[in-house]
Order: sequence, then structure tokens, then C-alpha cells
Amino acid sequence: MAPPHGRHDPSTARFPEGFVWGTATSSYQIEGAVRADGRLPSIWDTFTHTPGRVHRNQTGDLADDHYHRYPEDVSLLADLGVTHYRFSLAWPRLQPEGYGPLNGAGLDFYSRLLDSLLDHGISPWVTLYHWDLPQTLEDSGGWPRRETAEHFAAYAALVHQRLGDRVEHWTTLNEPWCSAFLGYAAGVHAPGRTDGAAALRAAHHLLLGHGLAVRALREQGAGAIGVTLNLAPVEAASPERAADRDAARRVDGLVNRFFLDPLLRGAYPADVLADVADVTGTEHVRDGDLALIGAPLDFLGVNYYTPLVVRRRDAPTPGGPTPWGGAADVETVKRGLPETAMGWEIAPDGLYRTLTRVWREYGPPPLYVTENGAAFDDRVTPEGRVCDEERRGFLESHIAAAHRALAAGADVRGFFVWSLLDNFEWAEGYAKRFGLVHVDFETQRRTMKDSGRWFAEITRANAL
Ligand code: IFM
Repeated sequence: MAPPHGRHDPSTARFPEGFVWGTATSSYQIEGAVRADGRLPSIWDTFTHTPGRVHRNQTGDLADDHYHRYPEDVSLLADLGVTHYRFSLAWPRLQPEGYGPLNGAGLDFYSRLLDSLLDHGISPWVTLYHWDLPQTLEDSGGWPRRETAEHFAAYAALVHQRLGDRVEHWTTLNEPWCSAFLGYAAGVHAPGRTDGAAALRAAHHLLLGHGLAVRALREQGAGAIGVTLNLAPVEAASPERAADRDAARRVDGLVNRFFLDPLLRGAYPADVLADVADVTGTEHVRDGDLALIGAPLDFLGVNYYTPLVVRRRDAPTPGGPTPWGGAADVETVKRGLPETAMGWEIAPDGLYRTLTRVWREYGPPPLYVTENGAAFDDRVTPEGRVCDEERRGFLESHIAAAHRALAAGADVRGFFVWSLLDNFEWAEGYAKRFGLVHVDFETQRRTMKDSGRWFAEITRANAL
């Protein structure tokens, strides 16, 4: 089946006309200025200021100082030749307590950023929530509490009223799996809770928040609306072992199907509900929720970094809380493939398999790779270059995988590199560099890496 939006020629790695090329960032990871102009703390401010939570107790207080340096960053985007820029709005900057009127100074910042992007011919691709929940809302229960979903939809509606004239693409959530399971079950992300039942309720309320926000944005005539999931193929370490095959089914259920099924089929997968039944029931899922969550979307964002290879341990996994409710006896296994600095195996085929699987099994709306990229230990040479050949190779192989998925019939319409800039990599602090642009965190000096120069050739040629 050929993608409906343009001719695809598999003999060259040329992409269809109108293919979206971009880079992605998120507010807390780059903006800094956490106390400026009425912004109040988010859960990530609280988490990073709690000793022992983040590598070297680093915080996003300054990050890339993008709040003040965005004009330079927009020029870098123009140098990269991207058609689109994916970034998130900081809820605690726009609506400091998570409810009530919008903060004019926060709106002014994003308004200036949008104007600057549009002046450079770059289309903004806005994410409403990339993990920085206003602390006030966490204090009253956070995502495990249903009202947080309602507050999120109200925030989305207000923001769209004020910024919607300049934004075509709206993403409700980025990677709700991380918000729910890393934040509320494993406790390695903000708010750092370790309560498996709370995590499952959080996952449902994130999805409900998405559904309520979609309805609110549709009522206001918003452009294209979608959501971004972190997806990965999940394999059994020993496929001949039934216990490992079952481990793979359960982890696939929690990472992929727990989100894909309600969003694209309007129902939670029955096997996953059974797996987690001893962690929590479904009392928090109310009549009508799944119809909201499963409302049609205009696009699905896919973030892909690495596959998961799992096996069942014969004893419960040691070492503290796990993100895997209903699969605490599962551990991930490495196969000895080359890795990035995150310790993630490099497997571009996993992107191909993810895109084609979602396309085949779910018949989703158009797909966009909304994040793909890699951390490596970059250094600036005395001549001022960053020779990041490994990142270039990583991106080339993954863009080629997206192209193969297109050739196989998946309607893949864009590719965003994570990330524009080296930035605050959550629990890893500033130790892991994902940028196409190097940032010296002492001086805030930006240096385009070799991979960035290479990516600029791809975006301009619309071909590999
Ligand atoms: O930095 C993160 C981003 O915030 C969400 N997706 C994965 C990236 C790399 O870990």
C-alpha cells in the first residue's frame, strides 16, 4: 500500500515532498529561568532540589538558558534547515499553579518564540505536557488524582485560545509511560513516588487528560492534534523459553499496548488489566473515559531509542522499585550490541519494526518520528569542532529505517531529532549529551556538531 500523501521511491532514500524535518526539545530541559516572571515550581524543580535524586544534584535552574537565548537557538534551527521545531510549553510558566488565569509574562515568552520561528520560516510543533507538572497539582494528588486531568484540559484550552493562531500541530502529552511509571512507580523521575497502584491510576488520568484536551481543542477548531508515545519492540531473551515469551508479552503490554490500545482502539488490553489486577483494579476508570481517550487523532508521534529484550527472573528482581507493575519478576538483558552513552543498544531495525507494527496492527493516523537520537561523550576540539561521527552514523541508520518503513507502506510523515541542544537529561543531569548543537554549560556557548552540519544536508536534500 503506498502512502496516500505522496510518491515514494524506494530506489533512492528520497523522502516524499512535504516530509517534515525537525528537532525536538522540552521546556524544563532547556529553558532555565525557573523563577522568572511568575513561574512557580514544577515537580521537576522539587525533585532536582531534593539531594540524591539527580546525577551530582544538578538542576534545570539554568539549563541552556533558552528563556533568554532563544533568538540564537532559533538561528541554529534555521542553520539546520528544519521545516518544523518541536518544543513543549512549561505549564508552571503559563499557569503557575495549574489552574486559574494564564500568566501574561509566560504567554509573552512563548509568543516571542513563536513569532521568531515563523519569521525564520519554521513551523512550531507544540507539546502541551512534557513532564513539568505544577507542584501545586502534585501537592493535591498529582496524576493519580482525576482532577489533574481536568485541570490539564482547562490549561490546554486556555493556551490554545492565546497561541492557537500561530500553531498548526498540537501534541497533548509526551511519553505518558515515563510520566506514570518512571515518576510514580520506579520513582526515578519526578515526583519520585514508588507506588505501583498510583502509577496505574496516573497512566489512566494522563490518557484521560489527553482525551479531555483533545475534546477542548477540537471545540476550538485547533489544527492537527496528536499525542507522542515512547514505543519499542519487546523481545524474549530466549524465545524458546515460555517464561521469557510471557515476560515479553507483559512488558510489551505495559510499554506499548497499554497506551496504543485505548488511544487507537478505545479499550485497555484485557491481558494487561489481568496482569496488573493484583496491583490495582479499574475503579478509577469511569464510563465514558475510553470514548474520550479513543477519539480520532490527526497524527501519532513515535519516540524510539532502543528495543527491550527481557527475561523472567526466577526470583523477584532485586534492587528496589520497578516500573513494571505486574511484571516485577522481569529483567532487561543486553545482547552485546554497540551502545550509546546511555547504555542503550543501537538497533535501527527496532524503529522499522515499531513503525510497521503500529501501522499494521492499529491502522493509526499518520505517523511522525517525534524523537530519535543518541547521547555520546562529545568533546570540542581546540579548533572548535565536535567530531561526533557516532551520532551521525546513528541518525543515518535510523533515518534509513524510517525510510524503509515508508517503503513498506507505513505512512511516516516526519522525523525529529532529539535534540536540538545538549540539555538537562533528567536523572542523568548534564552528563549525557544528545544535541546536534554542543552546549558548554559553563559559558552557554553553542557549537554546531558535525552531525548537525550533516543533518542540515539531509533536511535540504529531503533525502539520505
Ligand atoms: O530527554 C528525553 C526526552 O525528554 C524524552 N524522550 C527521551 C529523551 C532521551 O532520554
